[in-house]
Amino acid sequence: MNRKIVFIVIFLLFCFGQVYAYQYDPNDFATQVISYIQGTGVEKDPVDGVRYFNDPCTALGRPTIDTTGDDYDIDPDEIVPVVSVYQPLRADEIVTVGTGGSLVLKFNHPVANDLNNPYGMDFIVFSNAAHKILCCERWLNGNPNNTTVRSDMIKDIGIVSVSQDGQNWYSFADGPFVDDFAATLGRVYNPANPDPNLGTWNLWWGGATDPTIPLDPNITAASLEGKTVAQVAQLYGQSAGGTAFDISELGLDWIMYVKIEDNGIYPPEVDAVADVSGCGDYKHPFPCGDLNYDCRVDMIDLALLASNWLKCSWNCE
Ligand SMILES: [Ca+2]
Ligand SMILES: [Ca+2]
Ligand SMILES: [Ca+2]
Ligand SMILES: [Ca+2]
Repeated sequence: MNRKIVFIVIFLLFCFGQVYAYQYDPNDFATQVISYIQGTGVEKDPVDGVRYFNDPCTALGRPTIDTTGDDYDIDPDEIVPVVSVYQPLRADEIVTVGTGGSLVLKFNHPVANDLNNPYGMDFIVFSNAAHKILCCERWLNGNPNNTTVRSDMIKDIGIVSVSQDGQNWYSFADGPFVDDFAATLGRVYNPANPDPNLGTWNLWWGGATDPTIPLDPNITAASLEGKTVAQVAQLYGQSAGGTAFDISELGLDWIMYVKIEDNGIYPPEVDAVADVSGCGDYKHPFPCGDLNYDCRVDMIDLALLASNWLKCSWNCE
């Protein structure tokens, strides 16, 4: 092999050997609480029995990666990655609106109906809806290949509205609903490269998932029936799950405010709200010369330019 080919092979191996990892940026999430109206029936943290789930600032920033033991099945001092059957449970992780309450959050930039957002989804709300576990099994923060997920979920109903100015609201009255499918996944299932910071017990959980990637809509609660916690996590891939919303359904190009209200029956919890990442969004604008809008200028763009060379559609003389 000549030196050029060797270089190309090494370059390709380097590229494909890279493990994708999301770099946390607080600007990807709601940055401001505009209002919080605490409804009734707000409960206390089940572990410390002191703090109420009424701190709206817990809905800012990224969703929870790891929570703690629940002091029932798992020691409260244990670090417990958030998985489909075990969701954020502490008062410094999630807030509830309570019965009759509401929460209004704001982004520091317009969240757009971007052309290339995966599955057309534009923002994601994370909560604490969890899958039930097959009868007689329990989640003990052990081997995720040994616990089986049911399609049934422990969930609530949060109604989402969005706004550009904080005054005029547009509602997803018929869903999707917050605190429903999909459960949050804090970490990527990666037994080849488990995160040693969790302790020597961790043989399965790698780096944090990417909360700006929506879950493939072909994955439904029903489709997860009978799968193990590990299989569910593998289906998620890099996605952190959550409930994803497409603002084009409401005829909007962008929004900056998200309101979450309860439906009077099942008040929801909120962990975080994320702006979906995609090629062409405000952080990844199309470069000049990118004719096919894939965020790179390459031979395809050159071929497009060449095939349309000297074409003219107006005032061509
Ligand atoms: Ca969209
Ligand atoms: Ca809930
Ligand atoms: Ca949170
Ligand atoms: Ca291109």
